[in-house]
Amino acid sequence: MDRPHQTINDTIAAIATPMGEAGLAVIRVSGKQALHIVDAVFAPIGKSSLKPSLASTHTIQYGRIEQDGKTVDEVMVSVFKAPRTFTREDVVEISTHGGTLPAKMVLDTLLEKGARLAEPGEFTLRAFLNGRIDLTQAEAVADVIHSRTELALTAANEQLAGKLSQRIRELRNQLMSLLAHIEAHIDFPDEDISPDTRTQMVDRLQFSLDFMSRLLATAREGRILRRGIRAAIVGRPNAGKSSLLNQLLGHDRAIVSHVEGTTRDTIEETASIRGIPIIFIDTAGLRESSDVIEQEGIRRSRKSIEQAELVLHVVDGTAALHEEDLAFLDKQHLKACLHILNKSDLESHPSLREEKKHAWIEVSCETGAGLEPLKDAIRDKVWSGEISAEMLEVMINSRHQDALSRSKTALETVRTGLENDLELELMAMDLRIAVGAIGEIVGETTTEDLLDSIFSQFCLGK
Ligand SMILES: Nc1nc2c(ncn2[C@@H]2O[C@H](COP(=O)(O)OP(=O)(O)OP(=O)(O)O)[C@@H](O)[C@H]2O)c(=O)[nH]1
Ligand SMILES: [Mg+2]
Repeated sequence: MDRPHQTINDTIAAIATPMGEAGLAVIRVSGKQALHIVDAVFAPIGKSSLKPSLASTHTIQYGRIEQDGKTVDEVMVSVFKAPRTFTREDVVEISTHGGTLPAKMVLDTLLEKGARLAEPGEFTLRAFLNGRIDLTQAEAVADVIHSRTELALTAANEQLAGKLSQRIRELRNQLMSLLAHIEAHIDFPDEDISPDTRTQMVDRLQFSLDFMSRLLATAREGRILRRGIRAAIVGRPNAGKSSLLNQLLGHDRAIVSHVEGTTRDTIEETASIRGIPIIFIDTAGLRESSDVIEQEGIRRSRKSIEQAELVLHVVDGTAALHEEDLAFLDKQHLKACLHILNKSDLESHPSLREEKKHAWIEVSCETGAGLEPLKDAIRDKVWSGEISAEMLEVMINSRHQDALSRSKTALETVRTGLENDLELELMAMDLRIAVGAIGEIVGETTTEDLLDSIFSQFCLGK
């Protein structure tokens, strides 16, 4: 993508709300000419309304957007003058009537007057380039927009507030001061580093390494909160898989019936289970079938099991147990599989009382009994322990993880160097690599490609 990073002199505009009919649509304009461009198309209504350039900052003006003397739409215009704005540039937000046409026409009049259509994420990119937020905060803006559970939103808000940045900067400072220390010794080669100083340096390094390990330990949870976990619901026909899906979602999504083989295609739907976004996949019941459509459904069920990170194996508690099902699942070497005994409201089948090898979770999708313990069990399978408030503040993403890992590897080399009395120049070099990698996280050092890959994932108008 051709990103005009250097041409930050131009003024950008985009529709910031989704396309389609709605109460309102918002068009956002940012840049040096934002006020003048809107001045040119906006006719204030009433005595107290003003053209944006004459209005005070952080005020709302009422009027019309006009094109060739004709009204395009009646609008409210919010005026934000630099530097206290999202991009640190002059920003104008025009609220039009919802609907595709008014917003599109207002945007067109702005483009005619010299604004350029913004790239996805370009407003946030400007906020970053103009130093209002760092890279982790820019990423958090996208996380806020994409978050699917309250817990994910909390984590995203903490990152947006700069909690992760703060720790990364602390870490960077620790390493920089160590680097300064080592460089001072390089400048005075006649002075040996005393063993005491060396031990002290190793201790400081170890402190930073431990800090990094703690941050790295949040990577898995960070990924889960951002992407969710795929959980396949599998079992025999009529076991109650679709009933379970509906119970977990809290609404009737899948068809439930006493007919065996009701579900043929896989159904995917996301729910928040104890704050974790879980993508449940209801599947066709596993059995021998001569029906071609059902066979295809069963093939898809098997595929879902392979692709899932969690398997919910549902068994009808009133029917005889099929040992081969358990054997099949055991053979898959699934890290996370929960065995669910459904229909606890009815008399259970004698064959089940003997099965003690697996830990069964009893539920009734009819009455809802056992659903809360099941949700706890799902959470326990996904999280490795409780999620602390502190962890939520620093849930790193895969980019942070990659940079931290590289930095850590370089630091470990420095530690070995210090312990074995190696050349100071070599250590300084590795330390600089470590500092550089940490700097990438907050965007102290960036490349065009890196910025592209981050900001192209944003929505238009953000
Ligand atoms: N009594 C009782 N009946 C249940 C319970 N759960 C499901 N059922 C009934 O069992 C039958 C099958 O339920 P489904 O949810 O369609 O089962 P399924 O596993 O999705 O079946 P297929 O899609 O055919 O593989 C329906 O008649 C449900 O009403 C339960 O906990 N108690
Ligand atoms: Mg079903």
